[in-house]
Amino acid sequence: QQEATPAPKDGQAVAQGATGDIPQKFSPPRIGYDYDKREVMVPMRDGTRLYTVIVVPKGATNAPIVLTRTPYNAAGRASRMDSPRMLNALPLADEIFVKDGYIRVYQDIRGKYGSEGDYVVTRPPIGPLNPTKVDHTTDAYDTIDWLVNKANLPESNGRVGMIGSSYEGFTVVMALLNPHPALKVAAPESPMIDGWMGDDWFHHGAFRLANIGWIGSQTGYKGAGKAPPSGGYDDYQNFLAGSAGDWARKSGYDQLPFWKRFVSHPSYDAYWQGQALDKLIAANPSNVPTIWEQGLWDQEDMYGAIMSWEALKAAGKTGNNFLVMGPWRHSQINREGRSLGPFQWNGDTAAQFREQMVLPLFNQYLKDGPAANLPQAAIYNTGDNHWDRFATWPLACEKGCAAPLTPLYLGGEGSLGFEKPAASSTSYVSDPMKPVPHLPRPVNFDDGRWGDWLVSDQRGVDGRPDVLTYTTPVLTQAVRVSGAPIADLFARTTGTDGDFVVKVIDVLPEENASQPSMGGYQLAVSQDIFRGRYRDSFARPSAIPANKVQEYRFRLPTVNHVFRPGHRIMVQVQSSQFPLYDRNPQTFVPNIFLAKKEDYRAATVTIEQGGAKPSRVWLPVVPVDQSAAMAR
Ligand code: PG9
Repeated sequence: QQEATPAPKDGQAVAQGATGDIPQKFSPPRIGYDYDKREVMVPMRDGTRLYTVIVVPKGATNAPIVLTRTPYNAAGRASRMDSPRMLNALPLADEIFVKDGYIRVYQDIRGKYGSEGDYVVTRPPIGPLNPTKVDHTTDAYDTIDWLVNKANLPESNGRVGMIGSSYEGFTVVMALLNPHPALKVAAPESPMIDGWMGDDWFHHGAFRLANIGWIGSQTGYKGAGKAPPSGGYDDYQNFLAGSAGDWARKSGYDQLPFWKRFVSHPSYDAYWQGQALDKLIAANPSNVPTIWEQGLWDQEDMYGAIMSWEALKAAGKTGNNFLVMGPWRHSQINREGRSLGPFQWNGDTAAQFREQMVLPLFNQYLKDGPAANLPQAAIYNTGDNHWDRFATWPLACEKGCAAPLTPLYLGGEGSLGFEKPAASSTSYVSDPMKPVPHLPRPVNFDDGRWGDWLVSDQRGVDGRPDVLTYTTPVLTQAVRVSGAPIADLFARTTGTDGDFVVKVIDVLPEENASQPSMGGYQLAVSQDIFRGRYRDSFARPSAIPANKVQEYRFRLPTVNHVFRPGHRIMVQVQSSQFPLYDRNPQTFVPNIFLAKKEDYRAATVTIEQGGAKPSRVWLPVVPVDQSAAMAR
């Protein structure tokens, strides 16, 4: 228990505390400023001190606190511009809090930027994966304990909310594993929850090369780092030379501890399972009202929020866990949300989220404001372009929902329909030396297309001999899907390993008078990859028996979409998505990070259609009119 740190006077350099001198820099009140900015080294229970920026509105009394714990430079996060106005000094997403008189706090996590201590990427909870006595749960607890101590921050009302996106969302969820009593509300936004299953590092076992630069810049430096050069401009070419491990050796990444962890844990072993936060939070559910947010086209953390919310729902904790999924890319809720790629939404959906959902919930619990009355799930209807507010979610699923999933069958000649077709099959040659690009080449991970690549036009690859395209006739009636589709392929390959990418696509009408270039646009509303070696077990990979039909069944990202009359539904199937994901050598090797050049071999893949082994996508089809399911 920390002794109360005496309240230092403005400008006082040092204050006595239980852990000796705690250097605190109190910038004297600046003339004409409407806020005070204080930089404090807050002591943790192990004596490590974390750099913390506290922005206090001038004259504040009894003000609530909003806290973000970040690996991305607290000082930078708290200074959008050098302005005497708090509204301008803090990021856009904080405007709602500034206007409502909140105290805003940003803190560098242990080992990054201004904070002391050692840095461990997404430090696991104390336990088998973390033998120390500290983690983000204890650091959040100790930070909140210090902040609500009137001796340290006399202007506060003793109540704290936490908010943050991505890694900053991860630190919110970690705080919820054992929340400080003063933590009254939380907003994890596209949090990093399970790095192997569907967040930043792998998707169903396929490794995401797109994030490799982050490993260099984030773990190679305490402060602002830079990703070492990865070769020429075209990352498609850079990574074609060999395995991800070959590239790491060539670039020196193989010396980085976090990289070594990937190489030693390529499968979903205890290392990854032990820090799967959706399972940990469901096993230790808190009573802190929490709004779980992610984008429907979140290119970085598509998994965490929805899976955590579903896990808490399964644990009976829906009363104070709210889900919001908007038409956003990663972290777009902190920016402007009127559009994504060429698609325009019904207003600034990100501002609507902040003003109509986050702020009311925070005011309710941090200021005894009116009930926010949030629905259990607010999910943007990306086909009809408006918010849907559901009393329950999802509307269709494998079991336990109002409706079951409906099979959409792949058929001969590229047909697609809800009736099971006659037996047939279609083959393609998947050549790891000519992988399917995830974006038209040249692909540079920093070419500005990363943010909205998930809404890019899939005609870029449609027509390639190694991309199978299945399409329904033009729809005469709307088809609504509200839930998580499941890809269910029956396939054989001449190889002994292989990846499968499945995309569910809305094909816009060929003619579009007002936006001619959108005619025939192929918008993927849900897509993901699956590494075939894990078809029987994510923890224990196994070789695929060559030329024997195997089933590959995997969940696709959640949708709330209406395929409108005049549109078509399309499914694309392919065996690479590069350089976003590393290539599968298509011959079984113990560890793909260490695959050798000669392991990379072309394979003929055959998709079974209709008959006894009908490949299909199970869609959450529900009646278009869902007014009964809407929250009142
Ligand atoms: N989750 C995001 C990320 C982490 C690691 C690599 C790349 C992206 C983020 O925290 O921004």
